[in-house]
Amino acid sequence: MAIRRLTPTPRAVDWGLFAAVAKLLGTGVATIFAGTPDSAWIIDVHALSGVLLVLLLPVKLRRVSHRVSPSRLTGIRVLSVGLAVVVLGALGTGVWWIFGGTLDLGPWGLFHLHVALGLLVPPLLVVHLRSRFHSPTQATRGGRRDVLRYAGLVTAGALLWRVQGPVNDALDSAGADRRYTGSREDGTNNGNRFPVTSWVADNPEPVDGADWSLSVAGRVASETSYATDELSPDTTESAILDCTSGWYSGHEWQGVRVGDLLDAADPDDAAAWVQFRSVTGYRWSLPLSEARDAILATHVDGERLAHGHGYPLRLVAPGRRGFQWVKWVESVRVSKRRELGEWLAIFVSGL
Ligand SMILES: Nc1nc2c(c(=O)[nH]1)N[C@H]1C(S)=C(S)[C@@H](COP(=O)(O)O)O[C@H]1N2
Ligand SMILES: [Mo]
Repeated sequence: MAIRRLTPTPRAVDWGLFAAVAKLLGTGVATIFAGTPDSAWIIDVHALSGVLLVLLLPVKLRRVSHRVSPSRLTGIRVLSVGLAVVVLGALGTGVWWIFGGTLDLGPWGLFHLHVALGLLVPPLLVVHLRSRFHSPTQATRGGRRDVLRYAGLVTAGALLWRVQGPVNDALDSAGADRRYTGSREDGTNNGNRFPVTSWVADNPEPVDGADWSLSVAGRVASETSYATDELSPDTTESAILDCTSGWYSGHEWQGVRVGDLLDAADPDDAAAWVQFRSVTGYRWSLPLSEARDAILATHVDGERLAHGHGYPLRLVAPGRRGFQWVKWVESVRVSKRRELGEWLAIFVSGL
């Protein structure tokens, strides 16, 4: 009975679910760029919206379950059931991840499955809504009470989220040492022994150091080129590589400071961006001032970079997510504007 009184009206449940999914999508996508602790709130909102879904979904499913009997299945209802399954899957994989779950799907794992299921929800939801949508103007009774009930729900959700940490610690599960990004630790301070990851399909032949050189070009007074043995590491920086597929690894990176390379090349007054380009065509740009503080690493924890980690040279961009740490760099290019094509290049290079 108490539960009944605390339950928002069907309309409020539906709108609540919609709001939760919208927030989950927005914050889920935003985590791709969350590389510094001040963006931790994005992941918190993501988790909190997930908890809200955990609370609202059973109410919704109980309400509509009687419509699903084999004799009454229309195409639309089959789609709605599919949506329910995908939402439960996205939610289940997310919760499982938080509590340290793993899954071996060849090159992919639990986190990938979570992202894939999560991205399936919005298109299915759009179709579902188009067939089921009722205007919110009819029958909006109980508005004030709904607001109160919602306040209760959000409080309950926040409490659930708060106890998750202690529960994880008590279970001593792998989910206990998540970073604020949601990533779990792997191979920290252990040289080349951390995961090798390609964003999509980059998988080049090992680079022959004798054949390779680094060029520094674009909007500079003197374009320069460096052979492998001309790039001896003279700086060390400790930084965390945090991949959007759900792991992070902290290391001491040795290499050359990009600022030193730029000083030698002397950028002109219009220079604003620095692009790092891989032998595979994969490339990414950083604003000039940030690029100065980045490192092109030849070593990790004192070991020569292995091929999988970008030998002979990889970008170390502290505070940026892993996909921006370009591997197998052969070109540093200074420009006035950022190249928009790099957004495409990170998806299609290597295909
Ligand atoms: N050229 C190139 N650089 C790349 C990638 C890639 O696919 N191609 N993947 C990026 C991604 S998504 C991550 S998380 C890191 C992973 O670095 P690692 O393989 O050394 O762990 O490299 C980044 N640099
Ligand atoms: Mo990544």
